Amino acid sequence: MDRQISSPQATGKPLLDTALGIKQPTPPIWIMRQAGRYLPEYRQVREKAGGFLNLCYTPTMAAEVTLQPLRRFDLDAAILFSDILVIPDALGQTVRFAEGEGPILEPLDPAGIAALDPTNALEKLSPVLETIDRVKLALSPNKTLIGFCGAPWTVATYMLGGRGSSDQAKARIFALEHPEAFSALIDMLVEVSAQYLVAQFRAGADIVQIFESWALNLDEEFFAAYVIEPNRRLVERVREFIPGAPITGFPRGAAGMLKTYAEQTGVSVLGLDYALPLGFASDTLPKSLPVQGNLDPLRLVAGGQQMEDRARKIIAAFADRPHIFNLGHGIVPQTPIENVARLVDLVHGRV
Ligand code: 1CP
Repeated sequence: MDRQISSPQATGKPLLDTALGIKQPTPPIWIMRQAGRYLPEYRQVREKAGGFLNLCYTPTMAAEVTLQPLRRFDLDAAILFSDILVIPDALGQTVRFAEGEGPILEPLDPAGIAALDPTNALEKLSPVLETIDRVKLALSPNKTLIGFCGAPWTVATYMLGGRGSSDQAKARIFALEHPEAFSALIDMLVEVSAQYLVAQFRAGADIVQIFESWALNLDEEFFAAYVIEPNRRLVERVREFIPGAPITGFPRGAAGMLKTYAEQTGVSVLGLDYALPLGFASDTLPKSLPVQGNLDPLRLVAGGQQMEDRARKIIAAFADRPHIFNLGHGIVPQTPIENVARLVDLVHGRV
């Protein structure tokens, strides 16, 4: 694993520097899903855009919603506005976003996997790269720009299941019944995602995050084969083109497999979900490994003293290592905006 970067040069971007292993006086902060429906200005642009994918593929609008949260809050990073499901769309699968229902895909069978065509995928994703370009021009030099993709397994759960589910049973059964077709799908996702992340770095992303949102519910063999191995190959492949590329892995729900994930994938930063006990992280993960997380998003909804106490506990638990403050999963639409402002001030040591 080549996570250790020897005496990294400071870049003047506190969040990127933290990811490179240079601890800051107060933790930098961004908020998972920080552009989104809890912001009235997002809802306005979303309405104008018509479809959700149209918003992702219109660089002027996507750049605007990427920057919106930074105008309201003193966040240390912008995250590209797009979605993990632009990859299936670019591979030719039918993807749509139903109002209030989340993504709906035409589920794949083995013949459907064979019919996917990666040839023009990157070209189809070129508007997303143009969004990065535009955001980069508008962003202050001390702010970090985060690119991202979904991890192969997580993206495959939607491609095979057709929509989000609580247990990913359709994709898990498919993987066990059709291991060859499933491996072909994972291989394709590793390669397309790697090329996509490399293109994001070249367009101006400072760091990228791999969202493995469905790393839970898996036995250790399945986890090793379909979470760790594809993530490891994806990290390795990106670094063939971008040596030492800073990459955050977020295997949500990995629990007892988290340390193995960090060791074997070689990610630069490890994202922690909110169910992970702080003691587990400090006792188990190497002190040199930067971590990101892990406030429960619902504590941000409820706000007040309980939120502040928990945020301070998280900061204290990671005082001895590079730490990027974040939620342990995405911000939810009912979050009061004033609670976000309060959290950012607290993390920056201003309250
Ligand atoms: O109508 C709307 O506006 C749709 C809501 C929405 C938004 C704002 C979706 C649909 N996607 C997004 C943007 C998005 N998605 C971003 C960029 C914005 C930002 O972070 O500021 C990112 C990084 C994602 C990543 C994403 N999409 C993940 C991984 C993170 C996570 O939350 O676990 C996943 C699983 C998706 C799929 C997806 N897209 C949209 C929804 C509602 C979902 C989840 C579906 C489910 O519950 O299974």
